[in-house]
Amino acid sequence: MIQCLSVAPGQSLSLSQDLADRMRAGQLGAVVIERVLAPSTCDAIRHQLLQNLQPVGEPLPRYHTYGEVLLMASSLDTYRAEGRRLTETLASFDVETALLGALGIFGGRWPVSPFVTDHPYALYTVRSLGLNGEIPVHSERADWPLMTAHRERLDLRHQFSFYIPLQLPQGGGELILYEQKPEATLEGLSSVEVEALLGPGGSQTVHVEPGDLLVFDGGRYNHRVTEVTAGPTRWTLGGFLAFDEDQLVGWS
Ligand SMILES: O=C(O)CCC(=O)C(=O)O
Repeated sequence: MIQCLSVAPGQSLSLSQDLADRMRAGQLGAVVIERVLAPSTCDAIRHQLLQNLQPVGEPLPRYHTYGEVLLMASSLDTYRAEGRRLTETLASFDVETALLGALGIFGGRWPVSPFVTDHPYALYTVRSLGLNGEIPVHSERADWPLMTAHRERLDLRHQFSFYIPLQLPQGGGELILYEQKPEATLEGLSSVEVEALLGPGGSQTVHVEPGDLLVFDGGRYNHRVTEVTAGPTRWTLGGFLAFDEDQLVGWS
């Protein structure tokens, strides 16, 4: 059974509820920090991007990213430049402060900041998934070429994913976590094959409202986003987290 927990605004958390530690220990699969962004802010962010920034590309059919996702980026230079462009376009919303505050609730005794080497990594990207788009099954890994600094510095045995939905479709576009342990060979399978293989081992569909922050154990659980079967387009804003020596650090 994958354990999920929600934290309402103002809810006090004792040290015994250290969410990041509990997720690392495998006791928690997903955490929702409620109402991090107001629905009107979620809408305003989407409009700002649609009017002022071209998405970087379409790494999957019907899937666009604003800012580059590190594992799909062609170089650290383009990753940095696109991340800066995104942050500048959304400067008036101060997304990073809101995100770090909410991720700090998840982190508990672990402070959270963007991953920095000789340069800071972008904390988030924004992704849109249109009608008939889906995100095939995967789990977060650290063997991507542009993750050298991550492999040197971070404890990548645990890699968490986080995102805030900005807009959700009426049909599909749901995140499913599977209990069965990650196997790289699963990647590339169809959703029907994935369900047949992983469904019997147990799964959890995670419900998050626009503006809530979801953090889940993306390195531990195979996960996928189901096909969007009815509009509007699914929009999310998010990235990844891992433990550094004395803090949690994020990148996208
Ligand atoms: O919903 C998204 O945009 C991405 C979900 C996902 O697969 C992840 O964050 O690892």
